[in-house]
Amino acid sequence: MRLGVLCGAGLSAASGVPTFRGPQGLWKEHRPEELATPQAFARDPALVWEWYAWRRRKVRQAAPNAAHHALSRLCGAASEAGIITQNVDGLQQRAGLPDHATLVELHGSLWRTRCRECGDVREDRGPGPGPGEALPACACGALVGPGVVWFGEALARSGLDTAARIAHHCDLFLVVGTSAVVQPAASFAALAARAGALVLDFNLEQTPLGDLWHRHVPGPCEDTLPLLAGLLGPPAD
Ligand code: BJW
Ligand code: ZN
Repeated sequence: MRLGVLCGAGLSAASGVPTFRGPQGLWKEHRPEELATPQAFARDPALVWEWYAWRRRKVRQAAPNAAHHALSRLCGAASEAGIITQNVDGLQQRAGLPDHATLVELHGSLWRTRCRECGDVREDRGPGPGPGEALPACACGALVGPGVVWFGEALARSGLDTAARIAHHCDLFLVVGTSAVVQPAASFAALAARAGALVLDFNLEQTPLGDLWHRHVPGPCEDTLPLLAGLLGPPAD
């Protein structure tokens, strides 16, 4: 069985990492999706960095949950496996993945920085700038931002190509904990369906994925994915 997965913030919810949308997604008085823009960074880079520093702290305190571990087991049971994640937290990697599995961080990583002027990308596992501290700057002179993809920014070509290959070459495609409203990420589910995969959508709620071609698996993915892993995967250790 060739496995493809598209995941979103709901995958990490049980680890204590907040999702983006919905009432619980509020950070201070700001809506996260409004901070995740180049315009917000241009207007108030200190505020945007404060939010990302807060998120780094949250993720550092978090651990992978049963859903991440179930995905790792499912990858282990598959002949080919690819995970397309919209998450920037790195928790799936911390859960461990078999060597034959591919992981694409479609929206980048909290643990990198990126200069939006010259494109320079660096690994950065630090806490992020604290209150009143100077913001990180690039050798080119511009301010450096978090290594993530904001609205209106292009996704990395290599990640898009790998994601398309995963969606196009799988028998089973799991959509996990994503509102499926952000493009082009959500389109990989439709691509997998068009290519003939069975698409299962693990979410607390119905999503806008076309219900003609997918099946909704209701409930918390940290409960439902381990059930699927129990059916298809190798025994838990
Ligand atoms: C559980 C659960 C539990 C909770 N168990 N479930 C086509 C049509 C319309 C618009 C566009 C289009 N193509 C492009 C656009 C524009 C835009 C877009 O999509 N807009 C729409 C929102 C309208 N897209 C872009 O701008 C993208 N760029 C682009 O297209 O560039 C083009 C270009 C080309 C060439 C040059 C220049 C430009 C970029 C999109 C980047 C998105 N970035 C963010 C921030 C990333 C960094 C960060 O983390 O800070 O990505 S926004 C935010 O949304 C983040 C997420 O990855 C993404 C998706 O959110 P996600 O993961 O789905 O989370 P939630 O909170 O929405 O949902 C959680 C779900 O979990 C819910 O459904 C819950 O029910 C569920 N859940 N607990 C199971 N325990
Ligand atoms: Zn630069």
